[in-house]
Amino acid sequence: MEKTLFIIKPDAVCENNTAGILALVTTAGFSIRAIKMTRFNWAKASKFYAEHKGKAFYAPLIKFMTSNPVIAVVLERENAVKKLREIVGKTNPAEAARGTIRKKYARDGRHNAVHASDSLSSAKREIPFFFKASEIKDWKYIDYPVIK
Ligand code: 3AN
Repeated sequence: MEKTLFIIKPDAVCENNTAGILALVTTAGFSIRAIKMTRFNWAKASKFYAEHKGKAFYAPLIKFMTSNPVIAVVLERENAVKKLREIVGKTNPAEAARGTIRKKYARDGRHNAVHASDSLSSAKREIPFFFKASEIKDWKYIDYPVIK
């Protein structure tokens, strides 16, 4: 089993597409191991996207990602990184395959609905931006005693 980081970006959160996106992901066999609505500040977004520093789209990307809340999700399944990238689709929705999340929900190459880690090493770097190890659980349903 592999874990990867998924982010529902501000455009999709504000357009109320969260449930539709999560339905596509869970239907594709992913389990949600952790989830939270939060907001990037400028410093955290700059660090998260540091590999793109110097590119023309970097500053507008940081502005967009800090503009409104995001929903960060740790997803798990076999071959999670590769499989999630497949169902997310290409960066530009005009080039994304039919049936992909970005084809359905992205507006354009910047406002493209979701982020998915591009490698296992990226996933390991990115997950701690949002979650402590203790927040990532593999819950199995049992009748836990009531907490009073
Ligand atoms: P992906 O998210 O498909 O892996 P990256 O890592 O190349 O794409 O780019 C990170 C983010 O930067 C994208 N999700 C998108 O929001 C933005 N971005 C990438 N390329 C462009 C572009 N040509 N114009 C505007 N924004 C872009």
